[in-house]
Amino acid sequence: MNDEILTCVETKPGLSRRTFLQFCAVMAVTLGLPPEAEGAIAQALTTKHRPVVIWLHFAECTGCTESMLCTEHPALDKLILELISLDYHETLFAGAGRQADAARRASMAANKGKYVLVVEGAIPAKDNGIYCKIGGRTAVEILNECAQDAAAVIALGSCAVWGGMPSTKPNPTGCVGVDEVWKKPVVNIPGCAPNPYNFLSTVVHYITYGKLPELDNQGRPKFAYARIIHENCERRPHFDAGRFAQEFGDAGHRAGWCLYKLGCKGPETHANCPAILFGDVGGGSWPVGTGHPCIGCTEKGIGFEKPIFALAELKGVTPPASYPGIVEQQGHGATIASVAALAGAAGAVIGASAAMASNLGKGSKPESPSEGKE
Ligand code: FSX
Ligand code: SF4
Ligand code: F3S
Repeated sequence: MNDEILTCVETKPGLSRRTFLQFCAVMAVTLGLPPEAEGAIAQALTTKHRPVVIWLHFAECTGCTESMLCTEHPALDKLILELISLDYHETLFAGAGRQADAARRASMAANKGKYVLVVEGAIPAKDNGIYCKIGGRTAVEILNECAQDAAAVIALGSCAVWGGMPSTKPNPTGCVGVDEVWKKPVVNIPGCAPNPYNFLSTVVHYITYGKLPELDNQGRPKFAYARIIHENCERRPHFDAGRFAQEFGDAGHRAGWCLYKLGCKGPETHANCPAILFGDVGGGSWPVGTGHPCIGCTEKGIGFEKPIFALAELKGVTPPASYPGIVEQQGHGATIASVAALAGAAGAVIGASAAMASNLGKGSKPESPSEGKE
């Protein structure tokens, strides 16, 4: 990083140099960019204009905002003041009613075509949207009005992306995702709650490179949603070795074994939860890390739809034939399939998993293991 950038960082009010550089590093890592990107991010954040953000709330629990409030690198007050210009946010605004509405309109007019619209919550679209009104106008009307002149529309959280929890059957208000109402490109950042770093990284990418990160065919940033949970899960070595918790609280569960048989949807859910974690409190701070099966909260058709107890579909991480038989007697020596897997083309990956498994096993043996017992 050159002297000019460091000088900018030094003179940037509100954030310590250490905190700021730490944040840039976290952003670069989350985006999957090489280390040099940290400098480009620092330069952009210290020299470019802060993007104006208009943030709407519809049918939801406000957990997405809560999740943002828990960010530590930097804390949200610094984020608001230093990285973005948050011109409208109903939960955090001091103003209310007509005063807040006037501020939103004024900001949208002054930043026509340049502001970023963030939408949190599903859109109740049934019966012309009459089930969700703010200031006498439906969510559908407000969304269309605000999206019209936005430079980018970001649907934050599974509610905004595909309807999420409010859209569960029988869905009496007809909740849908933003892109079913606003039929133009939308950046989708699912999760209930979504990981705040996936949102921040998307904004930082936009500031640094002047464009949004690469998206998949569902509008999700690839840096965050290209992989399934199961690929990066710390319990994966136990899956590969056929060691499963059979019920909550049993010896295998307490020993940190795989939660597949408790209904973990990690094998069919796209997200980077095990890689970037939640809450800035260190290792293990994600659902599976705390012992709860992934419910597939990021994935349409899985989260809030598939029962917790239902087994996940195993999507091709390694050829299905290479998995140990998970409904057979296990844990008494390697199965033919697992030996084949160890010797197979995926040897490097599986080998690494096996090495991790042997480490995980140390000091965490269950009192009375019942490996694979039905
Ligand atoms: Fe939904 Fe966000 Fe879940 Fe809650 O607002 S994604 S219910 S965490 O809050 O929209
Ligand atoms: Fe982890 Fe769940 Fe996969 Fe088991 S099934 S390895 S707990 S993601
Ligand atoms: Fe959601 Fe599963 Fe991650 S429940 S938070 S996608 S581990």
